[in-house]
Amino acid sequence: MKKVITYGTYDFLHHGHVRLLERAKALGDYLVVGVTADGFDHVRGKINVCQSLTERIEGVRATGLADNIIVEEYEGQKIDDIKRLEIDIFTVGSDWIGKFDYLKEYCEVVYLDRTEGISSSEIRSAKNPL
Ligand code: C2G
Repeated sequence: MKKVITYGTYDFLHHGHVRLLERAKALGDYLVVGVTADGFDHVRGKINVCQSLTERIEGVRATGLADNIIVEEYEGQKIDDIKRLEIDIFTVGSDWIGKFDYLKEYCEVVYLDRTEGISSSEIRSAKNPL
């Protein structure tokens, strides 16, 4: 069984996220999705996330694409998860090209094309126009 893992914040889950998850799932037989904890988003400079961790997890769960949902809480966790869950493929959108090449030591790394024209930032500013 081929196990795939991907990570994200998934704030106001949109079709760009869903397309990413669909293609991630299609890379293997079992998809693990890591949703970033609020504290971890702060650490990595993402300070404008609107939805709670519970709401963001619920969004991912509702897609029906994740076989397992975990929470990403600290820098370096990806390596721990890949080893612990015996992951074959790590995948993420092409906005991250090159950034996760260091994981090639532990599994295959695949960058999937990002969906143009949609982002959580755009949705956030549409909801809060000022
Ligand atoms: N994505 C996409 N197309 C978009 C928007 C996002 O394909 N229009 C992808 C991103 O490339 C990522 C996933 O959807 O693979 C989740 O995106 P975000 O919620 O923005 O999460 P991100 O900040 O990219 O976190 O450890 C966290 C990960 O490194 C990715």
